[in-house]
Amino acid sequence: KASDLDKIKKFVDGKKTLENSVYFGKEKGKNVIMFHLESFQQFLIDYKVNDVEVTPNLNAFYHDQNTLAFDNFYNEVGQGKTADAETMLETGLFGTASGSAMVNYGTSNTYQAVPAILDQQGYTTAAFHGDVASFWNRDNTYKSWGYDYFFSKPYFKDADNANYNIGYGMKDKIFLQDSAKYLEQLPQPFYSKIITVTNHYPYDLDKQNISIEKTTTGDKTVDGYVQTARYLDQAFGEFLTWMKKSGLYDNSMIVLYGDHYGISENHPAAIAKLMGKSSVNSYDLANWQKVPFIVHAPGLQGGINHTYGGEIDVMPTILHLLGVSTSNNVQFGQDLLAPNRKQVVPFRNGDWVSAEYMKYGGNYYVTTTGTKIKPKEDPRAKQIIDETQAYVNKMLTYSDDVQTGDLLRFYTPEGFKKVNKKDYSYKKADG
Ligand code: GP9
Ligand code: MN
Repeated sequence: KASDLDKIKKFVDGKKTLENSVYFGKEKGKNVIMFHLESFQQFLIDYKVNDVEVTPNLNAFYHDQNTLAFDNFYNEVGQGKTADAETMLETGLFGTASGSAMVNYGTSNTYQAVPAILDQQGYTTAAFHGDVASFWNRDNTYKSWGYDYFFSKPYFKDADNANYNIGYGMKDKIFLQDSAKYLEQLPQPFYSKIITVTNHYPYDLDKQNISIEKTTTGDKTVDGYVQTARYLDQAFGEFLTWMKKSGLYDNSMIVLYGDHYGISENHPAAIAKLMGKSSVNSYDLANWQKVPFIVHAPGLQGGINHTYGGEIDVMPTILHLLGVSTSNNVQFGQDLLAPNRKQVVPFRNGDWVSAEYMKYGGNYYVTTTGTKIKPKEDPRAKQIIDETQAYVNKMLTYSDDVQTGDLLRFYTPEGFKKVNKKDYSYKKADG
């Protein structure tokens, strides 16, 4: 019921942050390209196999002087995987405790999501994905989020060509070439999301696209990962070249993010080998959850930022760079650039990382050193840990309440026009 939202609104209002005067509004009016790096982990950045960089294009982009990157940024997905990442990034709500919020609530719930917010600021909004529109219920969810366009499989003439297709949809290089043709026709400024798929388990690739040796952990489900990551890197490199040629590079903010792990924790021996360790503990596995979050725009003050954050924090970060306030939104993130942010990263199962401590797999550690601690024997640590856990539990529970109770139907932020799903159709016109 409507009053359920009161305490949630109060909680959300209580964690509002200050604006970062260097960055707030810095990219106002720019095009935005959200580039979804499927299953891409942070460790791949600058990683080498036999002295060869796996992702040279992404590495160069990461270290560009106009790139702002975050190296303590974690994926926070649950069972919804890709869908949870999309949900957090664009609604500021977590994926639900079980299942996928996009599948279970995407059709019927009221949202105040980034596409709708930017649409009302004069943006054209479009999502691109080289597979069927119904996967993760995107076709319905994107309407609730206010996407003007959703370019999925029927929009790509090559989508059914066996040479062009792998696993979860079109191969990234072909998908990106075809997407570019639509992208350059969008009225500007646009907000777009491009969802790649080739770097998805089981990391298979046709011979002609393989350009780097496999790793040699001996774990068959792991060793192809660097090959599809390399392919994704090349696809991104080609896309970047096109961006520069088309002129879009100069008036766009490019945002890259990894959605979740590519190598699951069920492969500890292989992970240890990749990390050059004899074994891994919970601390290593928590670090293994880091994914890239990279923002580039011409003239942007770049650098590697070490704040602790995660996918839930992207929505306010992006909107604030564009000069759009989130102070009236019911969203659970905190601007990664805000000077007074809390630096607590909740995982979907209730574990967490903060700048000081982390709880992972039933163990507690000092975040920067990996020293294991026993809260029972350390009253100061225990107090902080208990407070952090309470905060994390509240975030997850309140977010679930919003999703499962469709609570945003009772609240419309000032100046926001409610999304009417009937205004949207993603069907391809005949001819
Ligand atoms: C499906 C693709 C993969 O369209 O986005 O989803 P995932 O299996 O990673 O959740
Ligand atoms: Mn995914």
